[in-house]
Amino acid sequence: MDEIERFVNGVKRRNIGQPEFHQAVEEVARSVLPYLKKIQDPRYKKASILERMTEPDRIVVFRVCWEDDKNNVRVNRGFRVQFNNSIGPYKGGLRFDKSVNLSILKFLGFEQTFKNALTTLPMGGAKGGSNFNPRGKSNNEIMRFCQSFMTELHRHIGHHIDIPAGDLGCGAREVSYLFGQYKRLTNTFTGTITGKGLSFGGSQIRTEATGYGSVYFAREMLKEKKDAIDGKRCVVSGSGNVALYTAEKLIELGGKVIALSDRDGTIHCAKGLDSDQLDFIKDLKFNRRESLREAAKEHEEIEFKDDQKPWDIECDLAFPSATQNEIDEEDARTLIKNGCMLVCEGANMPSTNKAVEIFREAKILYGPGKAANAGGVSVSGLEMSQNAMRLSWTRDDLNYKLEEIMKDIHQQCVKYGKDDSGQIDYVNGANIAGFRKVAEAMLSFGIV
Ligand code: NDP
Ligand code: 2IT
Repeated sequence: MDEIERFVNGVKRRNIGQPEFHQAVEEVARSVLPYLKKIQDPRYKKASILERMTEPDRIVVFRVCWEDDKNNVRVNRGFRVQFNNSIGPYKGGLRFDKSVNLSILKFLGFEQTFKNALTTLPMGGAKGGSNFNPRGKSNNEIMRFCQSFMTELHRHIGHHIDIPAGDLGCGAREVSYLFGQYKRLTNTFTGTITGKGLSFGGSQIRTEATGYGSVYFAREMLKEKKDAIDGKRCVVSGSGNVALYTAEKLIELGGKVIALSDRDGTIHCAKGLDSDQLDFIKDLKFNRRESLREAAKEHEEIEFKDDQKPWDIECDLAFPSATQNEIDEEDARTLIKNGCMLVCEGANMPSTNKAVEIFREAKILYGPGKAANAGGVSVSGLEMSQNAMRLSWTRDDLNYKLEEIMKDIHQQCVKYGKDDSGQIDYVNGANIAGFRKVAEAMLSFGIV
C-alpha cells in the first residue's frame, strides 16, 4: 500500500459514510503528498499538517423548527462546518437542499479552505446549510425557515469570526431574510453575511461574480493555448446564479451558449442563445422560479430534452455549474469523444474523480472548481472590506479587481502545476498553491 492509499484509508476510517468528503480529500492528497515528497521539506510531515487540514476545527449541528403555511410544524437540521481559520475568519456559503448532509458540507468546507487561500484575500474555510428543500415553498415559508435557521446560527458567527453567504438553494432572497434576522437578534449592522442587497451593504458584481469569474478563468486557460472564447460552442449545466451569469459573460465575449439545464432536463439551442432569450430565462428562473421547459414552449429555436444532462451535446467548452458529481466517467468520455477542449468548473466538484482522470489523461484544459469558481467568494471578500471601511466601490472597480484575482489564481496554478514537459496540470496547481498558503500559517502556530 502506498503513502496516498494509507492516508486516504485513514480518512475513510475516521469519516465513515461520507463519500463526498473522501472524494475531495483523495483528490488533494494525490496532488499534495507527491509534492511533499518531491520538495523534501520534512516540516509539513513532522507537524502532520495534511492530517490536521482534513479535520474541521468544529462542526455545529442544530434543530431548525418552523411552521408551514398550513400550520404544520416542520423540523429540519442546520449545520455549520467551521473548517479552518488559519489565514482569516471562517468564510463560505450556506446550502439549502434536500440532499444536504455532513459529508457534502465537509467536502464543501474542505474545498473552500483551499479556494479561499487561492483568492489572495485573508479568508478561512467554512460551509453550512440545511436539508431544507426550498422547492415549492412560499415566500413566507422561506422567510420563517431562514429566521429560525439564523436564530440558532447567529451565536456562532460574526464579522471577525465566521461570515456566511449563499450557495445552492440560497440566493439573494434567502440571504436578505438571514441578514435581517441576524441584525435584529444582535442589534448590530456589520458585514457578517455577504451577498447582501445593494441597499444594505451588498457589493456590486457579487451576484455575477462566480459566473463571470469562471469565464475569466476559462479565458486565461485558453490564452495559454493562444486561443479565445469567441466563436466557441459552450454547454453550461444548471440555470441558477452561477450558470446564468456564466452564460451572460460567454455571450458578451462572443461564445455561443447552446445548452443550459435544470433538474427537469436540458435546453438545446443550436444557434446559441441571444441576450433576449437569456433575459427571458433569468426572469423564468430568478423571479417566476419555473422549469426551463417553459423556455422551449415560448421560443421556437429552443428544444427541451426531458430528464437529460447536457453532456452529449457536441461542444468546444463545457461549464458544469449545477452540482457535485454531475459529470461521471461516461459523460467525460462523451465530452472528449465529441471534441470538447475545455472543462471549467463553476460548480463545486461537479466531476467525479474518474471523470477528472479522463480529462487529465486527454490533456484537455481542465479548471477545477476550487480555482475556477473562486470569483464568487473573492467578491464576497471584497464586500467584507467595503463593509469594514463603510464605503462602496463602483461596478467597474469591482469587475477589474475580479479579473485581476482570477488572473492571479490562474498564475498560481501555472506556477505550481507546470510539469517538466511544460504541461499545466490545474488540479495539482490549485491544490499545491492552496495547501502551501494554509500550511505555512499552520506551521507558524505550532501544535494547535
Ligand atoms: P442555484 O441554486 O442558484 O442554482 C443551481 C442550479 O443547478 C439550478 O438550475 C438547479 O436546478 C440545478 N441543480 C441543482 N441540483 C441539481 C441536481 N441534483 N441535478 C440537476 N440540476 C441540479 O445555485 P448556484 O448557482 O449558486 O450554485 C451552483 C453550483 O455552484 C453549486 O455547486 C455551488 O456550490 C457552486 N458555487 C456557487 C457559488 C455562488 O456564489 N453561488 C460560488 C462558487 C460555487 P433547478 O433550477 O431545477 O433547481
Ligand atoms: O462555494 C462558494 O465559494 C460559495 N458558495 C461562495 C461563498 C462565499 O462566501 O461567497
